[in-house]
Amino acid sequence: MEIKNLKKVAKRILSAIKSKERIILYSDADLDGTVSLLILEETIKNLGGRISTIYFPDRNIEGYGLTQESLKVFQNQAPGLLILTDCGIGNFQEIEMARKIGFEVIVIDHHEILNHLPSASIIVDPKQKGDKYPFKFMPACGLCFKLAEILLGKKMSEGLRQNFLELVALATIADMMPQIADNKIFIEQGLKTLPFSFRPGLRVFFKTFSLRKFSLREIIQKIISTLQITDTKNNLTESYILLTARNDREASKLLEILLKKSAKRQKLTRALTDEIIEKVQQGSSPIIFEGGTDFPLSLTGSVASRVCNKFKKPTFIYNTNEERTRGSVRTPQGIDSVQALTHCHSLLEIYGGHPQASGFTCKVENLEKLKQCLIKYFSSK
Ligand SMILES: [Mn+2]
Repeated sequence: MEIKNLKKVAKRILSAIKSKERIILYSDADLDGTVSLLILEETIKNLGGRISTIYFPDRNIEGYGLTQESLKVFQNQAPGLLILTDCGIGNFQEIEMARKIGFEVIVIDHHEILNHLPSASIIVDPKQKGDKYPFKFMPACGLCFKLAEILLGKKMSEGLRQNFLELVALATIADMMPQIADNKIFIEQGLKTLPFSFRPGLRVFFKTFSLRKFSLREIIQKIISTLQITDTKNNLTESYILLTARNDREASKLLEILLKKSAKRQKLTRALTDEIIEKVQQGSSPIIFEGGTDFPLSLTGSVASRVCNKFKKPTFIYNTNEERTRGSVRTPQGIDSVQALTHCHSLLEIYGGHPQASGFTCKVENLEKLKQCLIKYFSSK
C-alpha cells in the first residue's frame, strides 16, 4: 500500500530538478515543519535542483500556513514550483492566489481534510479520500522522509538516511503523533544514532548536556523543547538555523542563545497559563475562550495545551489585533476540535489542524459570534 500521490510528487520534483525550474520550499514553523523542509531541501540540492527560496511564516506577524504576506515576498519568482509542507490543506484562498501569480503548488500535509481540497496540482495527505495507506498519523516530516527515499533511491547513503531519521524521530515526538506503526520505527531508528549525529546542531546538545550527567531521555526532552521554538529570523526558523550550523563553534553559540530564549519562553508560558487558570477557576461554561490584544501569538498553542490539561474542557486561546483574531485550540481526548470549527466555519477565515490541536483565524467582528457558536455547539454535545 502506498501513500496517495507520493510517487506523483516525486516524479514532478524530479522533472523540475532536471529542467532547472525554480523551486520554493515553504513550511510551518514548528519542528515538524522545519524538519520537513530541511529534508526536502537537502534532498533536492543533493540532486542538483534549483531552490530559489525557503520560507517559514513568522507566527507572530503572519500566523500559520501559506500567507498573503509571503506571496508578496516571492511573487516575482513565478513561474516556479511552490511546495508547501506541514501546512496548506486549509489554504484555499492563498493557494488560488499563488496559482494566479503563476506558481504550480504542491501540498504535503498531514492535517485534517476540511470540506473540500485546495486547488493545488498535487496533494499528499494520508487523510484524503482514496489514500489507502493504512497508517494515518504520520508527521509531515515522515511523509517528506518517504518522499526523499523515492527521490534519492540508491543515492541515499546509510549515513544520510540515519541523519534524516534522527530529525524525524525528534519531530515525531515533538508533534505529539502517536508512537506506533511507522512512527515507532522512525523513533526507534532515529534515536539510536542521535548521540553520535554528524549534524553539529544536534551534536552540540550532547556536548552541552553530557550523557554522564543527564539521561538520554532528559537530553531528548531538552532538544525538543529547544527546537520547538517557532521564532523566525528573516523567515528562517531558529531551529532551522541551528540544525544547519556548519560547525560546532557556530552551533554552540546559537544553542546558548536559544536556551536562554527557551527559558524565558517557558517562564512567560507559565505566567500566562496561571493568569487564565485563576480567571476561569469557577466558570461553568462548556469551553474556555480567552485572549486579547497583548497575548503573544506564538504562545497561544502552548498555553492552550496547559489550560486544557488542567480543566479538561475545549480551550480556545487567541491573540487579536484591530482586524483579525488568531487562535489555537486544544481539546481533551475524544473531542474533535476540527469538527467544532467546521460547525462554525461561516464565521472563520482560515481554520484547521488535528482533532486535539488546531487553529483558526477570524475577523474581529465575528469573535463574539464565534464564541457563542462554539458554546452552543459544545452545550449540545
Ligand atoms: Mn505537523
